[in-house]
Order: sequence, then structure tokens, then C-alpha cells
Amino acid sequence: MGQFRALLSASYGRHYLAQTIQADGSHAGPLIQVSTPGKRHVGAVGDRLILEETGPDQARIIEIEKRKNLLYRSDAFKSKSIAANVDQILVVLATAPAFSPDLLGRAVIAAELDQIELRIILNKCDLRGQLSTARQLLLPYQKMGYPVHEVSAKFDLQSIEKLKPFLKGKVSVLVGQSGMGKSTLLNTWVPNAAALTQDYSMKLDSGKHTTTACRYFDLPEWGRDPGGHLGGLIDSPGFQEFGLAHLSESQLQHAFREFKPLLGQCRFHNCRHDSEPGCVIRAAVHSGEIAAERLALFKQLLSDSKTADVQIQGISPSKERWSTSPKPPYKQ
Ligand SMILES: Nc1nc2c(ncn2[C@@H]2O[C@H](COP(=O)(O)OP(=O)(O)OP(=O)(O)O)[C@@H](O)[C@H]2O)c(=O)[nH]1
Ligand SMILES: [Mg+2]
Ligand SMILES: [Zn+2]
Repeated sequence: MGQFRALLSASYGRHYLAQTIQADGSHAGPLIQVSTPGKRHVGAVGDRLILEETGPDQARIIEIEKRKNLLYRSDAFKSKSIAANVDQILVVLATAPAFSPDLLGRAVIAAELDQIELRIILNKCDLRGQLSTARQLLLPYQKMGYPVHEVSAKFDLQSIEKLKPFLKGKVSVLVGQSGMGKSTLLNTWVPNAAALTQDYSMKLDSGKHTTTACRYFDLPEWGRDPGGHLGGLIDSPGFQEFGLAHLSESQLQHAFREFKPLLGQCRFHNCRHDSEPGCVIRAAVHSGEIAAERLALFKQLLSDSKTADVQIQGISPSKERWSTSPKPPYKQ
């Protein structure tokens, strides 16, 4: 039986669905149920696979091609992949229900770590009442240079159209809390997404887990860039927590974009910007240059990272157990 290349297009836990990669870069044909021999091949949506047919619409993983990045979240105990090989993260927020600034802050750190482009989409701008509060919360991010797009997926199609040029030729992943409008955005950009979503859920464990699965969708032809690359959009389930316990202290220091110009200028080279004298980061917070919430987030992430270390050295087995290939960034 032959081997062929396919895209891992949906995953729920260890259940994967894949689609054949066509010559034009699109993904077509029936959804293939993928089995993973042993624990060797832990995949993520967006992974490119070498598969071997084992039956009608069934195959096993021979190899996961080297990925350029892997977006995942982790706490002290386990990690969950979101997507692999992404070019862009679209953080979807809404005016109402109010979004969590903490989750936004963490998504930004994850993007910075892998140098993945990030855009903030503020959806439901038709709900005018809450708009100014939301804008206020986004100011620090705008100041740091992250693009913010105000849209209404439901009532302002023009605002959605305007984003299309940013999606062309790229693989973008929609992340955000439940109810922010990720799937509504997807359905506006990819008209056949609803049908494909149904197909995914039917084949993925009899549809029980639709809302917890990550799924890949090809963009329509408008999503092709001048070089001929067709963009894609990954819809992810809404989550409340974005654990980044896998980041080391040094990675954390460098993942805060606005800290960068000041790094190395604190009196102590190993300053944690906590209560050390001569801390330039804290001084920047006092002068209003750096938002206080960002320093608070830094301290929180540093403490999460330490807790994870304790778990790893103590009761829990090695981090290796949840690692994927290539390995996620380890602590230094
Ligand atoms: N007023 C308003 N409602 C919207 C807009 N976009 C989406 N909604 C509504 O918000 C609700 C949630 O939208 P979804 O697209 O399912 O949200 P989601 O982010 O995919 O949520 P999960 O799949 O649970 O993570 C739905 O009832 C949508 O109709 C908008 O622009 N304005
Ligand atoms: Mg959704
Ligand atoms: Zn400092």
C-alpha cells in the first residue's frame, strides 16, 4: 500500500483526521482516520504527515514532517497542542461578554516566543455600549505595535472583508475564549466551513467532541497569495486558561516586547523586576512607559514556571512525557 503526504486537519486528543495534499497546495478528498502507532507520533493540527494507507479512508502515521513551530499551552501537569506550522495568530476578543486581558497577554507571549505574527480582532463592535472599555484595555497592546482590528462578524461584512489581505497565503489560527466569535468569523471567510465542520465532527469520535477539537480549513481562492500559496484558517475551541508553564525565565524575559530595550540595564543582571533595587523595568512602570498589568503578568508567568519546575522534579514524571516532536522549548 502506498505512502502519501497529508495535512493533519482535525484533532481531538489522540484522534486525528487528515486530508491529502494536492498539487495546488489545497487539501481535498475524504477525511482519513489516522492511527498513531505507539506514543511516538504526537501530532497537531497543521502538521504535514507521511501516511501509509491501512484501509479505505484509513492510514497510519509514518512520519511527522519537521515543523516550523508548535503553539501549545501547558500547566504544571500537562500540555495541549493548539496548532503547528502557523504563520499568524488571530486573537479574537469581543466587546461583550467582556474578554480576559490575562488570556490576551498570554497569547501575545506565546506569539512572541515563536516570533509568530499576531493580530488582535475586537469583534462585536456593533455592541457600542462596551466598546470604550474594550478599547481602553487594548491601548497598551496598540502602543506595543500589535495591530488591532475592530470588526463585527455578524453585522458589518465590510469590516471582515478588510481583513482578507492579511490572510492571503498564510496559515492563521483563531484563538480566544468561548463566545467571542471565532467560528462566526471562520464562517464568513470560509463559506463551506459549516459543512466541513459537520463532517469533521461526524468522523471525529461520532461528533461528541466538536467543540473541543481544532480544525483546519482551506481559504477559498481569494486566499491565494501572488506566489500561489493558499492560506488556511484553524478554528480552535474556546479556552479560559492559557498556561505557559513551559517557558523558562530567560524565555520569559525576552517574550515581553516592551521589556527588550531595557533588558540588561537593571542593577542586577539576574533581576526579576520584583523588589530588587535599581530595577529599570519597575521604573518604567512607575513612569507609565510600561503597563503595570504587563509586569504583573511577567511575575505570574515566572511563578507558574517555577511551580512547573517543582512538579517536574517532585511528584510528577518528566516533562518528556508530554513532549511532541520536535521537542517543545525546554527550560534552560
Ligand atoms: N452582536 C454580535 N454577536 C456576534 C458577533 N459575532 C458573533 N456573535 C455571536 O456570538 C456568539 C458566539 O459566537 P461563536 O462564533 O460561536 O463564538 P466562538 O468564539 O466560536 O465560541 P467557541 O466555539 O465556544 O469557542 C454567537 O451567538 C454569535 O452569533 C458580532 O459581530 N456581533
Ligand atoms: Mg467556535
Ligand atoms: Zn529589573
